Amino acid sequence: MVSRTVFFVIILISECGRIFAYKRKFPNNFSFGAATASYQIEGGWNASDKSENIWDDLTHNTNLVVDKTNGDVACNSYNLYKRDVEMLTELGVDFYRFSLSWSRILPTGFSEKISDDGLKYYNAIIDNLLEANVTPIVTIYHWDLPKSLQDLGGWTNPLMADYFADFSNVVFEAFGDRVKTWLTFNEPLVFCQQGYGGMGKAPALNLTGVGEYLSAHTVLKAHAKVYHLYDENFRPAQKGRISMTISGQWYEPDTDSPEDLEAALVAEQFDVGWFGHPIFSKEGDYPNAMKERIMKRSEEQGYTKSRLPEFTAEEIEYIKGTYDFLGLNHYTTYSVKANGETNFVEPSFEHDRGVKVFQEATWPSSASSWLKVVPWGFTKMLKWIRSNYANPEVMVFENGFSDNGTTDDQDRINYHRLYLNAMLDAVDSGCNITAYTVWSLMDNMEWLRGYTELFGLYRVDFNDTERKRTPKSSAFYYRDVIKDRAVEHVKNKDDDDFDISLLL
Ligand code: GBH
Repeated sequence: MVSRTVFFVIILISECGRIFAYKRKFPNNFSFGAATASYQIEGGWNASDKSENIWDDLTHNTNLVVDKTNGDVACNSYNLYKRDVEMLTELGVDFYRFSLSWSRILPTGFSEKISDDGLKYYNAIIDNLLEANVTPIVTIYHWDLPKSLQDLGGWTNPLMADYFADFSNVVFEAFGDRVKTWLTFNEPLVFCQQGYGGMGKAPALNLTGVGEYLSAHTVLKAHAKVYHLYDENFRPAQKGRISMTISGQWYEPDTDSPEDLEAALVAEQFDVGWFGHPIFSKEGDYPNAMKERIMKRSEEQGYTKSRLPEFTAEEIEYIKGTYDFLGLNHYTTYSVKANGETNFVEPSFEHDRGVKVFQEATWPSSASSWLKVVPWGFTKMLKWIRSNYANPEVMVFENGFSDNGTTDDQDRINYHRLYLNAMLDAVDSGCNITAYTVWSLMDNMEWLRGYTELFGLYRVDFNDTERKRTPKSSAFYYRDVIKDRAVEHVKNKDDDDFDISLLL
């Protein structure tokens, strides 16, 4: 009798333990990484024969960076890359996603002169990573265009597609024996919309209504050209994979009125759809929502044709399907309302889109005004991609949270715990997701926000000439997630179909 009671008590305790310690497993072969970008971490802005890029130019010659800082030294990864690799080993990540500084490799912007020191630097990183058993994943372009090419019009110049292909050819030849996953562009929407349409990124041209569409048009052609270049000339021998990584925020309709639902659909097509539809959809080309709206406004404004350039039928075919997986950077969610207004007089992206976008006051905030913690939006974004683009393999190449730099960063841990669960909700519903990446490995130069909004798993002491790196609490947290290949279960709002029997 006694032994029976003891037996049941033991069972009860162990069951409780199982339930409270319950962790959700990631799919087999799922991989984890951390990401950075050249301008944000390297420093060495004028090392050896490197020439100026548009971020050197912007930070040195304008007042646009809030704390008047720059990336001249940044994290000094130009010299400290071995410590970076050591940190990646401490975390136990499967891969490291970093980007190449174009003007470090090709000081004139063109491929007639290749910098030995530029190649040497990236060869050293790649070799150190491989020795440490960390897979390199390379972004060819993360926003730091050589100034010499900006002087020729930057991405609004259609010939940039050729120059970008020349640059890509150089890096495939130099690194492709060891790099097997390539991203042509990081978040083209962001640098086209904010850099050419607005002033939120270099080159800060503020040409909204035309500039963002022209630059995006070249970028899409440049991406396709480089995909085909890799596919035809390098893939047979190098056997790697290539795509781009697009930014995708979720747009939640404010109410379920048909007008708000339509507004949310339009907002998503002006976001993910702008680059997603031409590449990942069955039909190719820009989404109808963009073509129709921009055409209509352009006509109303007296333009002779749409401010959105048109692709020829051959171009649509040439761009369509130029991916081996879909790279997604996701951070946050917006609410969307239909805009009652009809008088869209100004030629602008805002007026072309014509919806009201905002964030709910109840959504928890971060150090970045735009970044609210809305994990269920991630699930919906992933499900949207699954149903709109025929369930492609999705690799999440950025997800992260900003604060003021504390080392006991519980809010960051909470963010990643919630977003990892949101991602697993999407996996449970049939999304084919194979990778997750934390932005960022370490605190770094957050573009126009300087060093005021920090995303790192490692703290970097920017007052210390040694740029000492220290793991934050979130680094230990992420290390454990990777080691366990599992995360504590948290129920998100969009998790209604979660089956309690999974607990047992
Ligand atoms: C990523 O972009 C970048 O790839 C990375 O370099 C960067 O450090 C990281 O995020 C953190 O920001 O118009 O001021 O309201 C993130 C996507 C989309 C975030 C546009 C900022 C606009 C902010 N970005 N968004 S604002």
